[in-house]
Amino acid sequence: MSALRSSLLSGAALAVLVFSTPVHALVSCPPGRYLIDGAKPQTPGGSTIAEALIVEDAGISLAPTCANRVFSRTRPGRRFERVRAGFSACSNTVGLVAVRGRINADCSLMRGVLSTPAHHGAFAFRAPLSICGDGRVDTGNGEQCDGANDALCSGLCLGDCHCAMPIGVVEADASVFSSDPDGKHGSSVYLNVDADVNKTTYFRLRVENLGRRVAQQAILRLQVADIVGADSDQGGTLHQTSDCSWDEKKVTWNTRPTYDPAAIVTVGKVAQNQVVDFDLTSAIAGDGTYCFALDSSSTNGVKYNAHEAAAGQPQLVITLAQ
Ligand SMILES: [Ca+2]
Ligand SMILES: [Ca+2]
Repeated sequence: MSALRSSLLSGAALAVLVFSTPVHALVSCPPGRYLIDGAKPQTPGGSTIAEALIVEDAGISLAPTCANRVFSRTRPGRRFERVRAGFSACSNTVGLVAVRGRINADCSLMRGVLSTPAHHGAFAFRAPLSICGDGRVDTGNGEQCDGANDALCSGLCLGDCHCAMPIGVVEADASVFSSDPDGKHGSSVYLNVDADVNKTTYFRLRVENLGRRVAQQAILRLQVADIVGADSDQGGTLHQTSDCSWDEKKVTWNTRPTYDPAAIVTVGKVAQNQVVDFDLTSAIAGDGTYCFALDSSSTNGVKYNAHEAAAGQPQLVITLAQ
């Protein structure tokens, strides 16, 4: 009996031992891009075969040249997730490209070998997971910059690896009247443009945060004042002036800057309270301050809201290409 009891107790102890052993979850990583560190696998001709290994739900692909999988599989394991894939007819290689690798337990790093039998090549690689904050700009991951790696928008990289959006500012607007040659009208809530009694309006605009990006469109948006007589058969013609030294509160007809007679854009009939866009994209070369004059050949003058108005102030709207 004692031997039997002893045997039963040993079995129970074993059972407890078996069931108390921790169960390790298998390593199975979510989709992600793994960027190859250092020298990239290349053909004998010097073409880069792969810069990144992309783990997707459907398998593995190689960027930039290999998307046509022959086979691809991942196998979860206790310490690693194993990766195998083969590709044919990549755009710059001959024959099969094969990948064997494994991703570590926290899914942060893939190591492996990429081989191209037709080129007699085998390349050991190390490829960390691409993340925002790793200091590498991975445009394939939608990044525009990463910390100090910010060539596209120097000093403007946000924490989400996107460049800050450009800003358009209307710094100053002021009308000058030929009928009041020493009058200062820069504090008025209206901007006047007319050819009868000659009235011209000046704008000083500032563009920030473009960096090396190019504005797809830059619009000076004005709103016709909501008062009787503000409408006109002509919204005006915009011209550029290189003179930005004028003071909004002091500029007069007698001290007005000269401007380029060439028209940037002319707008036709405008109605009371209408929002009117002047496209000045061609004049915006990057960050900086730009000045413009708005005049008209119509004797039926137009009045716009100035930035001193309670609503409908001038805006500079900058749009980037998507
Ligand atoms: Ca990054
Ligand atoms: Ca003003």
